[in-house]
Amino acid sequence: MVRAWFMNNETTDQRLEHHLNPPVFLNLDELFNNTGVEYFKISTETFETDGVLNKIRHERGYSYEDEIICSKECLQDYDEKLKIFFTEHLHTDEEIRFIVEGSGYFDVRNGKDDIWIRIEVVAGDLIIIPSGIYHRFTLDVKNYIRAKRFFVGEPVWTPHNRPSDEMSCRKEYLKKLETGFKCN
Ligand code: KMT
Ligand code: NI
Repeated sequence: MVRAWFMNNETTDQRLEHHLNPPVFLNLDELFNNTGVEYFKISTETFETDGVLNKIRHERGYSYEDEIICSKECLQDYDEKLKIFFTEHLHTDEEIRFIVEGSGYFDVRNGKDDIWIRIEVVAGDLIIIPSGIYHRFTLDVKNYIRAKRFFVGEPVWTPHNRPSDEMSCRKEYLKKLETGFKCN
């Protein structure tokens, strides 16, 4: 299962796990209720034929798909891109990633108290980060991830760095945080 935990605020190597002492983990329901982040387990061996990914794609209307590899060798402007990914931001649309190989961390802000939650993603994890939530991404110490990216319609990857509290997607996110996230 995907692991998620509350982070401490140490400013040492971003690629480390940064647990609280003692560690405090969240299960998938707690993660969803606190943040609206959704998670699906997908087989990396059979996803092309078993229909699980296709069902999600169809139900949620993902019409665009590509693949991103983050490694020193494969990602152009590696240092700059990784810096952008790790700068706290939000998007006007969901950020959907299916990890095919490798691993990394998505950090999302806990709704109520604004504390960072670190979500470890590994091969077989499909994560959906809601629009309007402040978040960031980092590689871990293995420095490698390959992920499929999905989008409804023409992709917009633009990060809006914090603070972007005046954006309507932010206001809508905060409303959902208050009234509760609905399961899809
Ligand atoms: C992003 O937008 O943060 C990324 O695409 C990170 C690499 S995909 C796991
Ligand atoms: Ni993002």
